[in-house]
Amino acid sequence: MQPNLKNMQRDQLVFDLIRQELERQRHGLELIASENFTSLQVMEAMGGVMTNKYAEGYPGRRYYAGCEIVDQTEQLAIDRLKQIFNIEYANVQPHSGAQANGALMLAILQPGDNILGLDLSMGGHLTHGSAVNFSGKIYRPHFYGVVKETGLIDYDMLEKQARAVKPKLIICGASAYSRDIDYARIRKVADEVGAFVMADIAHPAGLIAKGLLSYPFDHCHFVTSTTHKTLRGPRGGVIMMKKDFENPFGLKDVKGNTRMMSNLIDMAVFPGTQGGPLQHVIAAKAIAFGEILTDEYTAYAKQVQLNAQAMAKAFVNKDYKIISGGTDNHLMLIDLRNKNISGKKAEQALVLADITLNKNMVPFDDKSAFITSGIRVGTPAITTRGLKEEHMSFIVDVIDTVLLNADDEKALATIKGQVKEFMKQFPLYPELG
Ligand code: DSN
Repeated sequence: MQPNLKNMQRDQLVFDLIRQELERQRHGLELIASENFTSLQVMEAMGGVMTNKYAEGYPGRRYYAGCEIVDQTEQLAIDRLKQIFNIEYANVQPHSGAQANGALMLAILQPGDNILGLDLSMGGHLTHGSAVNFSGKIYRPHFYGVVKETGLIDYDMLEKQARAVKPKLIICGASAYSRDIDYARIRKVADEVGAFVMADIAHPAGLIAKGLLSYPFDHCHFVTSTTHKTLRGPRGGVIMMKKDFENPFGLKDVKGNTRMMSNLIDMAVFPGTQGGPLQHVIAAKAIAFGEILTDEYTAYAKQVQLNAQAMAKAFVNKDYKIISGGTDNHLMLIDLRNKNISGKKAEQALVLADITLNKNMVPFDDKSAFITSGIRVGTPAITTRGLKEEHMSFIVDVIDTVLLNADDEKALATIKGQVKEFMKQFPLYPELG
């Protein structure tokens, strides 16, 4: 160890907390639809020496010396991501999905431009135009929703809104929507009104990667994603395009050349919205993308979907109301109004039994975002733990028992013990001792 580092005391306070978090993850039933468990090698890369390197710029054109090696990990991440989705362009530097969406909007929009996205309260995302987010403050947001009776995206409303407000950008993709998306239909109206289409596939990206859901790249000009949900990589974001194309604003570079969209997006990520890329995270992205290219991951993605379908069926059998009646992907949104419990209360009671999921507004909710009428349940993390269809009825049974006994601390403690016992069958990171 270097002289100036060797006497640094190990920070036991923090490492004890990290250990506690490991134990929490091990004992619990993780049903938050946006969470997953990365491989040890992904975590090893994130805790490695690449965290020390500044590398503003892109492979082969950096503003710092000594980037020859991180150039190679970043290029690997780009190449593997392009292979996963069969695309021509990828930027792997966004620190998160929100950063990816922010950079993309910066690249193609001007402040005050109209944008059209799925309403947050109908399953959308903060960065798709919410009033409390940059996207709703810098741009002028408009929304489409879902059909009340079916819970499916209201494409008629989307088309009507698009024709009325002529947005520069139509955003599709969601954070609490359990069905596939008709990208072709959205592109058709976008072409009619002169809008770009961006798909935010942060949630179902892993299923799209394996052809289990519709392929957005043929219809959407831009596709953004996080890397830590179904993709099971490190926390982070990416921006992708099936094909590069000439920008519509006619911007020229210093040599008078017309800018391609790839240039505009790269510049919007750095220097537009970010400084130094997180090269340790990019190395971890490269590893995760390598894992996604394996048959093992293909089997995993299929199992995520099978588990979600089995879980939805088990919920329906117990008279739970799933928005849209079921799921095509890795999650489901459950309306608890017929169960006489709010999303907030359900979330709190479930946590006491070591079951983590999140409260969520349901379409046309009469409760606020802090209380909510629903919960969102997802299968990516439990599938990584090794759970299969036959285990889903246990999960639904324990959730149902918790909700029926939400005020009974003793009952919740008993269920917590049952969950812990059950999860012992599915060891998490045994290598960590
Ligand atoms: N927070 C993520 C989710 O839970 O869906 C979206 O950013």
